Amino acid sequence: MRRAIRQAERALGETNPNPLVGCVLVRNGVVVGEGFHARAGSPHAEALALEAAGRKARGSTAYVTLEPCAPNARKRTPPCAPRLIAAGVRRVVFGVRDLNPLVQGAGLRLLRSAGVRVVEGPCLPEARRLTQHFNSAMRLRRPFVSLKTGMTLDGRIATVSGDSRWITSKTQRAAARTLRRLFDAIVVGIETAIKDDPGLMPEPRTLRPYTRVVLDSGLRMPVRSRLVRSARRSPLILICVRGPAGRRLDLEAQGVTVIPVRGKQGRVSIPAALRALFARGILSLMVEGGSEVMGSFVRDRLFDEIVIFRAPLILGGRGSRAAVGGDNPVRVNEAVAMTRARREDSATVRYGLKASADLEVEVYERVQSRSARTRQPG
Ligand code: AOF
Ligand code: ZN
Repeated sequence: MRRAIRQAERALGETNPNPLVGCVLVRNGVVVGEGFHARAGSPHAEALALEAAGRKARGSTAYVTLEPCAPNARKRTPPCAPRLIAAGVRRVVFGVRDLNPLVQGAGLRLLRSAGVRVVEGPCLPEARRLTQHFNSAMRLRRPFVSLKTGMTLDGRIATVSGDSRWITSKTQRAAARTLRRLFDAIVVGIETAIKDDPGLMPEPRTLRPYTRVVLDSGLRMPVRSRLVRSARRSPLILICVRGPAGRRLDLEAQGVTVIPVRGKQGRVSIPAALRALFARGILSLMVEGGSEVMGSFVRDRLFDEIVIFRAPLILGGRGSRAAVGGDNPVRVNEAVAMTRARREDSATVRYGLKASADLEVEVYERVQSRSARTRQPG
């Protein structure tokens, strides 16, 4: 299974919105075939492993990081469970269940009914990470949301005058661009888009087209910005509440997608924005600011983790330029409960980054309410 996980990780950042999947076929203690899902729409891990094994697949055990898929109407590729059966695979050991409502247990039932032994496998936490964003989106029916921020040890993202270049180090900023690869899309607010004129592309670039999203309630996005000018090469979605019709036409003429949604106190409603993105098949987001946008996601409890790059600096001084904005809670027990995801320093492994002395990546996950946890299907 560890070998299957390593296979899956070879496509890190490229399979979105599909999960990372790896498969290893073993017969008589010998690996006879292996493969990984390389990108959405391309063959599944099992199909490639079976192809590599040829006739040697007969009587083998398949180690797959994800439950093999079953036939359904919306598939782009042939289903894996019938293929494993046809190839004569005797046993399937899988890592995590597929919470895609179109799959959910159907592949396992098919395998069992054909007399294949099915075992829910080892290394579960590692395998789960490969599928975390995908399965979370399937379960909650909205994209997995990661908030990303960089701040000083005392939680500042800028000086009182608004100067923020650079709180985080060069290494940290490069790492943040690499993290973008793991998400279907990146999100910023219009203030950040205007002030920084960012490109919001992952580094290294992904082979798949990379989607950028701006929450732009009044449709103020400048037509001459870097984001708009690159919209034909890399999709740009503007989510607005209202905006001049002429401006919308100008933006659309540049290849920009404009999606009007419901507003909330003059801003884009976060639930409405997530619904619109989910409907377009976007299953994971990294939100990069600014602080008011962060505050909106936190206020609505519509996020799953926060990734904090802590700069080894203490800025100090009075003021309220804290990283997460929004309303001020009156009491401490109004705070959102968080838990450190892993005690050991495994974040670099998780995200496939090289360890470095000034690279400290800490991941805190939201403590899901009991009702959300028991809602898990399957
Ligand atoms: C597997 N093996 O390698 C992957 C699976 O559109 P399709 O045909 O590519 O199907 C996509 C769905 O298949 C995806 O949403 C997820 O449920 C599952 N992914 N399953 O057995 C794989 N990538
Ligand atoms: Zn499949």
